[in-house]
Amino acid sequence: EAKGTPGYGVSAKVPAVAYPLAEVPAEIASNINYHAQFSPHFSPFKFEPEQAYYATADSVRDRLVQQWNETYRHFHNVDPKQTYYLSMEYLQGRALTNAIGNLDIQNAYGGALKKLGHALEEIAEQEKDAALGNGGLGRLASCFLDSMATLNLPAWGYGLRYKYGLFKQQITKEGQEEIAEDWLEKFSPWEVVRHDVVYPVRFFGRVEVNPNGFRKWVDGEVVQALAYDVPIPGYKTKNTISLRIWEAKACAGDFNLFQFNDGQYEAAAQLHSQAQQICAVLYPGDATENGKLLRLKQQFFLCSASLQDIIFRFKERRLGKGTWQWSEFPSKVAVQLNDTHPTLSIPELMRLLLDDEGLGWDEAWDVTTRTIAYTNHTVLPEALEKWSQSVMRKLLPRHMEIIEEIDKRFVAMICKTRTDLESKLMSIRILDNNPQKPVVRMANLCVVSAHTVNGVAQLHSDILKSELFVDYVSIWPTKFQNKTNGITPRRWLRFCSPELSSIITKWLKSEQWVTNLDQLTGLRKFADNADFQAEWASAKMANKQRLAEYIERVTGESIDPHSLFDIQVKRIHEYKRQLLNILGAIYRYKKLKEMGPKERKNTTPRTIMIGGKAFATYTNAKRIVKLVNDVGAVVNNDPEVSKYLKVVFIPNYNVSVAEMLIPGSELSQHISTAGMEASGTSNMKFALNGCLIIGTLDGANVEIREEIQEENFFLFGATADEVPRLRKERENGLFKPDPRFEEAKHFIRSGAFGSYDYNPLLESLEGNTGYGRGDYFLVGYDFPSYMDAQAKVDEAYKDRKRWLKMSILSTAGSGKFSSDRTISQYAKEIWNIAECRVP
Ligand code: B1H
Repeated sequence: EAKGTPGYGVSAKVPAVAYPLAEVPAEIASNINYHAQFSPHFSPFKFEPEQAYYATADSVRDRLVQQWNETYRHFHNVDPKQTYYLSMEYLQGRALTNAIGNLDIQNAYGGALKKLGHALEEIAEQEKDAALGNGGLGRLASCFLDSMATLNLPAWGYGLRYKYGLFKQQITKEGQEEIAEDWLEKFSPWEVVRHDVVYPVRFFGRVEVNPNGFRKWVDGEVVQALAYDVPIPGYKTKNTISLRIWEAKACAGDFNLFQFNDGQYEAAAQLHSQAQQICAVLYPGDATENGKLLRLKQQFFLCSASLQDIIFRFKERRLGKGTWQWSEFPSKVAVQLNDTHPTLSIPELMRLLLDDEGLGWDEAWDVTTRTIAYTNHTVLPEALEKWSQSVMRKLLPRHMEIIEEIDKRFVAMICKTRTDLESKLMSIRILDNNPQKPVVRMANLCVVSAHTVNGVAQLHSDILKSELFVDYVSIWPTKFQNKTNGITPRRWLRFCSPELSSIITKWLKSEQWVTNLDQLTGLRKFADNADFQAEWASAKMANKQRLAEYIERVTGESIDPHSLFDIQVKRIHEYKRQLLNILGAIYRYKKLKEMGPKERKNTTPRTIMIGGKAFATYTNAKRIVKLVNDVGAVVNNDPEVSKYLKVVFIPNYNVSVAEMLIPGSELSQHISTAGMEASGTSNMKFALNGCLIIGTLDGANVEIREEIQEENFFLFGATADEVPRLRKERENGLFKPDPRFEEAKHFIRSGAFGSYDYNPLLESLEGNTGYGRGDYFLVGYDFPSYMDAQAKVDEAYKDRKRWLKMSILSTAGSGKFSSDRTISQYAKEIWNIAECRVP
């Protein structure tokens, strides 16, 4: 069995030495050279952009490490209450520009690289994105880390160190193809392995009951969790916090030398390869039983390693202060569950307290429930996790017992105190004991166990309270909160659009907006100012040109920077309705074809860009990707129309691509069926960059529209409270589709975009019943109001002054959507933690 030797090892014997850091470009250049020579990663005597990137990153890392160690030491000495953010996903993107920007050393490093014959921007492009996440949920976690560090909060992230993060998307004649992407292939300078931080994590086995009634989980397999730390610097502060990502390893003793020497190589290494599977890929397919088991293993691996580490640190910081009281654990530790993926933290903390620390049930339950809080990110039924009871019992027998006990006590409490809810018990208890398919409902376990449950935008939080969790609200009326999402203004404006940033700073006469985003309201008074508008327009144009060059490079398509840049980038999902967008584009194309040249000249030229990845097994999403590409191939090669309309699919959408696209966008589409997008965060990034939004009253759109004023937002579509009635009406055959909608679908069926069979996709918009059929997402219902809103966009774009004013007001009204605001609210209203600034 693996023995953990955990510890960060804060020892009085380690003196705090501050190594002098290079300050001026010449010294920095020599430091970069030093790294090129002594930590080369490549053959010597080469200093191409790739080698220069690694040497620069190593040099920047030295500075980070110094601040990082100081931060840890300071937290250790002050011993504040600390938050631990547990997430299966982080979408960090690139780190170099962000680190240099946050450390405020752009000029010094830019100058140093120039001396070495390189440009900082070009060097930064060498970095591969760290893509340990899928989409919004993972990117939110990364924005949160940036804000926690910037706000000097004692807070850390925990995640997994997947070898293959998000796949690389290639577009072929068949549509999307997924390619494995090994982000660690050539080493990551942004992580540090901690060989002294190792914990054993058990799977399978059985529960042993000893004579005095104590229960203990024994046997099975034990895998080691080894810590890798990623430094997260705050903006213009010394505080540098950690994202700790776990890697799974077998023990050396698990390698069977006897078998190996007997020629049975695979059998000899079996335990090693099993351990490796745990962190091999982010979201392995879960259609098979094996796939499900692997996902559950991953989740438990994150929870168990992180909680052992958290408990270790709690004890470590009390060493020397005598013994500790478990009752004070919740005043030192806050654990935030990023959706239900880390729910097993609840039974794992219970198990550690009951079986390892010897607490009684009531005491352990009190500690656990005062420690853990849960964020819900979706109401989509298929995304609400349910784990088979038999899989859970096999993999985690002791945890299944604990979950059963929590469920039993919850049921008893309801029967005793809330007889009015007894008829609801079947749906609100944790276990669903349906004999066909008994499951554990993870969201229910979270709501019952967490002290606070929050949604991620006001509308979403309201829906949680009035629908998904309505019965729990009557039991625990104060448990439910809203925390509207936010984004970091550093990555999403200051660093990705230096042009616009410097204009903002110039006109506000201060750069404080970078950490106090509400100050952007100061731009409102310049919205009509001709000089300001001219500067604004030229910054946007520079960003559009940069984007056009990028598009040409990756797709071969040349686009006109004077056309309206209209962008929809996000994961491909039917509820996000990329289909509505492309059907609108198809209708626009058909009308342009029917016009004479004169009439065409009066239209607003548009470049519609759509990008995003489809989950590998999500057939309809992949058909949508194919359709966008097919439409582009026809429209862009149509000599009559392509001056007025282009449709471009942007391949392999990721964080660094977003940093290029968003600053160059003028209109962005956030057009989900109302009530289905919990929040959305790219809507905030686009608005912050002066991009106008066409959207539904869904997720955070509602609040963005409030902040930037309704006349600056192109609204359309059914509202969330109308949706159920509209679906009913369809089922009853009462829906009459708009002729424009029928025309667009008919045009696809006529073969205008090739011979691929789009019938199955189009049929999902037709008929009248069932999920995913009968137009569950109401594309047909919203189509006419969408087209009307698009006509208003075309009109508004023709009036340059008006458009620029709207653009400026979008940025000016985006202050609320800083993740600094979101994280301050979590800190005050959920975690109860305070600033702990490194002096
Ligand atoms: C969000 C997810 C999600 N909500 C399951 N839920 C996953 C659920 O592969 N899985 O198992 C992956 C992701 N992601 C997103 O969270 C919401 O859709 C957005 O509206 C929201 O902005 C974002 C952050 O809160």
